[in-house]
Parts: sequence; C-alpha cells; structure tokens
Amino acid sequence: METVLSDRRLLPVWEKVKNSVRLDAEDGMRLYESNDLAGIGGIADYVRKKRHGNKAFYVHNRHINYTNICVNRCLFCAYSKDKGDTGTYVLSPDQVGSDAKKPENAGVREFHIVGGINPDLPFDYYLDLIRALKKARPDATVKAFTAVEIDFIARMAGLSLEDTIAGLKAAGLAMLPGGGAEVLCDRVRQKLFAKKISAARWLEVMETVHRAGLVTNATLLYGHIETLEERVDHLLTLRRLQDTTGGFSAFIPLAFHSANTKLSALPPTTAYDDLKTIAVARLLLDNIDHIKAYWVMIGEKLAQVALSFGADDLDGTIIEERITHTAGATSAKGLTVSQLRHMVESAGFEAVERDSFYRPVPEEGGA
Ligand code: V47
Ligand code: SF4
Repeated sequence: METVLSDRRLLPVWEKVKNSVRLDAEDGMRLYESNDLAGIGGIADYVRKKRHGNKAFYVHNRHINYTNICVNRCLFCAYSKDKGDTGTYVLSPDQVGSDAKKPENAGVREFHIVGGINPDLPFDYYLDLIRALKKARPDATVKAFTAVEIDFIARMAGLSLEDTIAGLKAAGLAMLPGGGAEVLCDRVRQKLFAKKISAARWLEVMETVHRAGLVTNATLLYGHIETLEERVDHLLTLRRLQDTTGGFSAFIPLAFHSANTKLSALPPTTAYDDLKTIAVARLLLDNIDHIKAYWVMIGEKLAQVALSFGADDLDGTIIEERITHTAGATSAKGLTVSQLRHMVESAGFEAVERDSFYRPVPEEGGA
C-alpha cells in the first residue's frame, strides 16, 4: 500500500510505521502539527487494516449512571450535582435489577455503569448493584466503575485496592471502563478537577486492576485547556503502562462538550481535530488493540468516517446516554443494532457484533 502524503514532513513517520518502528513523542507532535489530515488518516488506516482488516466492531450495551451526586465537581462536568440540589438521584440496586429484566434489555450483552463520587453509598451498595444485574441478566457483562470510583470505594470501605477489586470481582464485575483519566497531567488536573485522584493514582489503580486479572479501557478528554504536548504525553503514558500490564483493551478519545459546564465559553471540538486525535491514538498506541470512535461524542456521521482514520469500533447501542447529553451533545441518545450495522456497512466495513472482550457474537437480526 502506498499512501499519498502532501506533507513531506510526515515521510519519516510513514517510513517508521511501514517498518514497524515505534513512534516517539516527536513523531506524535509532527502528526498533530501537520495539516495533512488525509495523509495522517491514510497512515492510521494502514495500521488499522493490518490489525483488523475490514472488520469494524459494535456492542449491544446499555449505559447506567447510578447517581449524579458527586463531591468532585470537575469543571468540565455538566452531569454532577451537589447533595441537596434539585434533580439529584440515586438508583437502588433493586430498581436497576428490575429495569434490566425488562424485555427491551433482552439482547444487552454489556452493562456500562459509572456514577458520581457519592459519600452516602456504602461498599455493599456497589456489590448489590453488580449482583442485581448479574441476577437479572447472567449472560451480560458488568463493566463498571472508573479508576476514580474504585479509589473512592476502597477508601470508603477501608480496604486495600486489591481487596476492593477482589470483592467487586466476586460479585460479578468483569471489566472497567476507561473514564476518569481525563488528561494524565497535573497542570490540567489542578486547574479543572483538583479534587479528582492524581494522574499517578489513576495509573496505580489501573495497574492493580490489570494485575487482578481484569481488563480495562482508557480514555482522553480532549478539546479544553490541554496542550498538544500534553495529549501526546498522555498517550505515551498509557502506552508505557500497557507495555507492563497488557491490560488495556480499548482507547476512547472523548471530545469535550462545554454546555452547562463552568467552561461553557469554550467552543466544541472540530471534526478535523476529532479525526486527527483518533488517527494519532491509533499510531502512538501500537500496543492497544482497539480504538473507539465514540459516536455519542463525535456524532454518528463523523464516527462512520473515523472508521477510515484508525478506529475499529463504534462502541454500542448505549440506549440512554446522560453525561454528554447534559453537556449539549446533539447525537442520538441511543442507537439500535440495525442502525449501528448500517453505519458500519455503508462505510464499507464488515460489521461484527462483539461482546465486551471483542469476541464475535451471533447476529441478533436487528433490534
Ligand atoms: O470520565 C464528563 C467524560 C467520561 C464530559 O470505557 C465528558 O468503553 C465530554 O469514560 N464532555 C465518562 N466528556 C465516559 C467514558 C466512556 C464512554 C464510552 C465508553 C467508555 C469505555 C468510557 O466522560 C468521564 C469524563 O472523562 N466527560 N463530562 C463533557 N462535558
Ligand atoms: Fe464527578 Fe465524574 Fe462529573 Fe468529575 S466527571 S464531577 S468525578 S461525575
């Protein structure tokens, strides 16, 4: 395959990629600083095709946000509220279990569960939440709690990280989502979310989870005050941990949405930046198999295009998204399996329904 590069400065990067030489921070910056979007996308597509051929994945999943009460109150978050505010809620494990049993959730293969940092919830609440879902839908995977929540649950329970993870795992936890990473950089963390765990702690929790035998995802929240150098450093930090543990399954760039946040003056990310970020992630993260184009945040149409810029997964049906829609997302709140399949197939790819671990599952024949 010969890719067409209008920016000659990308030639050394292309040479490295063709020769399977690992890219470094300078290459990452060169990619980010180039305006040759088609060239960058072409290089990322070459890597994506080598790894996944013409396959593009999606999952029949459901997002559940168990509480919006959060003591962290990150400046970029429109979803969280203080205890006592109007509109706060906590879903009970019973309620979550009986909702999961409803016929409309029959095909759901993954429950993706995240919530605020709510000091009123004891350790048993989290265990009961997982157990309720496993009882209602034993075949579905419970993918739950970011590293931020795991750190908090452990502190609330007075347990070590290892014992906390073991308890959650025994209840049925099978995997962790990748949220809470934001930007692994103390400057950004101090400015935008000083109460959240540090970058070092996020990595420590993930490493401990990986060592306990669970896979996780990883994310990057981009498009606010972070610099391009900080984005590249974030990706290389994830790559270093992945070299050690191999526990990251997918990487998901999260495009910042500013409506109803303390940063509402910031403009939305551009399609140009969204595609470039996916492509750079595919190229720097040579040891993470899957790059998601999260349609909720970049929109259904751009997510489809992103499949030719390095992404191999559209994530899922979601069914009811709250976090990004509270912050102004204009994408659908959920998609059907047939809509996802159509997105993949009309972009020229083979649609593969997967479980949480990227194992193909038999087609449902639409939903
Ligand atoms: O941790 C919060 C981010 C994350 C905003 O692992 C915002 O498969 C944009 O992590 N604009 C939660 N982003 C979502 C998440 C996720 C999503 C899909 C798949 C997976 C996975 C993980 O959303 C939070 C935070 O980083 N977020 N507010 C906002 N205004
Ligand atoms: Fe709380 Fe998470 Fe929102 Fe931060 S992003 S305020 S930790 S719910």
